[in-house]
Amino acid sequence: AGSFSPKEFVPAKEDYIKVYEAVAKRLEENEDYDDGSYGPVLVRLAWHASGTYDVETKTGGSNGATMRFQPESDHGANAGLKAARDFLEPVKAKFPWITYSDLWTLAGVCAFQQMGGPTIPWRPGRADSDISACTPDGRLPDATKEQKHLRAIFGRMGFNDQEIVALSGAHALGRCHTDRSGFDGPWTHSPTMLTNDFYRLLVDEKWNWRKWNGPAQYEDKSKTLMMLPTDMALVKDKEFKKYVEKYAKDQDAFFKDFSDVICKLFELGVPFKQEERWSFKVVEKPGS
Ligand code: DDH
Repeated sequence: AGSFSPKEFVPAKEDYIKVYEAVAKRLEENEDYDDGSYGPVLVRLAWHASGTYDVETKTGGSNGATMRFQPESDHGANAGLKAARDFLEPVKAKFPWITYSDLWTLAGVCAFQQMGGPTIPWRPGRADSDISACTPDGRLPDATKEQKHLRAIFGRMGFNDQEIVALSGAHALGRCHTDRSGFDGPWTHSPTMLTNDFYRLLVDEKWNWRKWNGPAQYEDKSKTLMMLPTDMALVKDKEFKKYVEKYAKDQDAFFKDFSDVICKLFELGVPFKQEERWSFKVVEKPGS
């Protein structure tokens, strides 16, 4: 045991590029899902895998990919993420040498970039853990709460106010599903394109409580868009609002900070051996 095995495959950058390209190709080939893309749910998988990190105990985070196991897969916050994990299974089968934890975060990077987001530097080095490393329930944010909760949850991961606001811009993407979180609807009109629209809508629209049987959420005048109580906390709180206004005015500033903070999120708690981060090229759609 532990002896050198000459047949062991040591992947290089070009091998990870192949994985990125395989995820991008699957995104393109499966546009019949939700608003036309698996991208948002892949992003949510990478975020929920990473956002369990606790700076104090150094537990949780993307290293381990423990959401493969119950009880973590059954935590309320992770409802619906099986769709993302299943989507990546054929990629894992094609490239069995990649760990789930590297695959999920690389797929998150790929999804952000293929949906028009900034380049997000990434490096390999995550190892998969067994069931004993599953994190306790309650480490991910609760959408019914407000600023105090946001600072407690994201502070535990090691993020400050500016980083909390920058991370939240991911809600330009995707939607809420009544059969997952209980909430309903998209945040923006283009939920498969990453833009600074989340911030612009928070600042520019009038938001009212939606009258319905579901959990308390906000709706815009047209009743087509939504905000969670945690989203509205970003404009109710003066410190958070500064950054919302900055990103609403300046998409380049948002993209720069977003790239930095997502890179940090996906690396929380990972014992990397490799220092160098790689940037992957967007795979252009044929004919565009
Ligand atoms: Fe989120 N998110 N999120 N979110 N999130 C939901 C969907 C998506 C919260 C609650 C919800 C981040 C932060 C927060 C994405 C990315 C990110 C849903 C709806 C709820 C509820 C799930 C469903 O019904 O399908 C709360 C609360 C917070 C917070 O407190 C800040 C962050 C930091 C990210 C990120 O990616 C960095 C994405 C993408 C979706 C859309 C998923 C989909 O299937 O579409």
